[in-house]
Amino acid sequence: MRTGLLKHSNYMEFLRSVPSFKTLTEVVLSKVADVLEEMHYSDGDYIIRQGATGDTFFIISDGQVRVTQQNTANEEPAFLSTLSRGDWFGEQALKGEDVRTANVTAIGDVTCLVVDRESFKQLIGGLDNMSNKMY
Ligand code: 6J7
Ligand code: CA
Repeated sequence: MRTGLLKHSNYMEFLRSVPSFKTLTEVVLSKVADVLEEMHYSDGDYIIRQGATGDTFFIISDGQVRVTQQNTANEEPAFLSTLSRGDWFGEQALKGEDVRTANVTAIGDVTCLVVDRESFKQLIGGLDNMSNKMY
């Protein structure tokens, strides 16, 4: 689906405000705005499930998410962090192994801008803080 002009300019304004995207050019940000899909989640929804395969990268445009990780079977997933507007996640499964390494769930209503693997690779994945991100 072609992104409408108004939506495109709103996405651009938001993408420019994402600290990690500071070094991306307007041309690249415009391409990201073209390909992203806006996704909506409700409280408790799993956005990512640890152990599932994944092909998508997420930028939070509204709301908060909780990141948890199950280290050993039988145990409750351990809390890792909370992320909010302007934060991103899901890059781990897009480099090498495509298995999700943690759970990400919605805290209240959440809107994410979602980028597919190929676009991520071409437009975003080269950023130092993406390719080198270690937890
Ligand atoms: Br945010 C975040 N913090 C962590 C962390 O401490 N460990 C791991 N493994 N992942 C973390 N994450 C994000 C990261 O972007 O959670 C995502 C789960 O899917 C992960 O990428 P993913 O493995 O594709
Ligand atoms: Ca895959």
